Amino acid sequence: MAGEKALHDDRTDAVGKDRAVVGVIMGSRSDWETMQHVSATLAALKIPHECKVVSAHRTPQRLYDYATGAVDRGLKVVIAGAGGAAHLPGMAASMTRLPVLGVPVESKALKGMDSLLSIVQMPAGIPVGTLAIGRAGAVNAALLAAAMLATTDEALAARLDAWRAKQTADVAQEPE
Ligand code: RP5
Repeated sequence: MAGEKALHDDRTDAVGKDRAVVGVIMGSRSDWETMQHVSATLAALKIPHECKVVSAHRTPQRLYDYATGAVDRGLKVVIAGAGGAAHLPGMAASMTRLPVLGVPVESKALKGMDSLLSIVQMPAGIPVGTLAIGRAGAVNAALLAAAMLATTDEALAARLDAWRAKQTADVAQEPE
């Protein structure tokens, strides 16, 4: 299907034309409100990445193609966000040996507790590194991916150190 092929050929990212090393996937466009914080944080650290809607239950073939092709396409880390019965991160992890970080998206019915528990409670054998519900988890997933990549990328390590130093410097001493 032409549309499906385009999904995987699209190497564009938020910070230039470099080949994506982080794949950011989410179960629905409605997850973007949360997952945009993954992209913004990766972009702040100049980490080439791609953002795609990949639903485990609505587009299972797209998920299969994405996860099984992730290594060959040069991705190093996958960040998967989903809400409700959030099986996307676990299913993605089952089909790639890349580290998969899961972001529980806050759901309307259960405030993201359903997302959190369904992502974090992976049976032994297929890990998903699960972050906090919502924006905090999204930001931290990007920072954790950066830390992983920085173990073999000195320039990125310096950018991550600078990002953390700025965060420290930005903390006020007084509450008002
Ligand atoms: C999941 O179902 C998505 O990850 C999303 O969080 C949730 C609701 O999706 P929509 O009905 O808004 O498309 O697949």
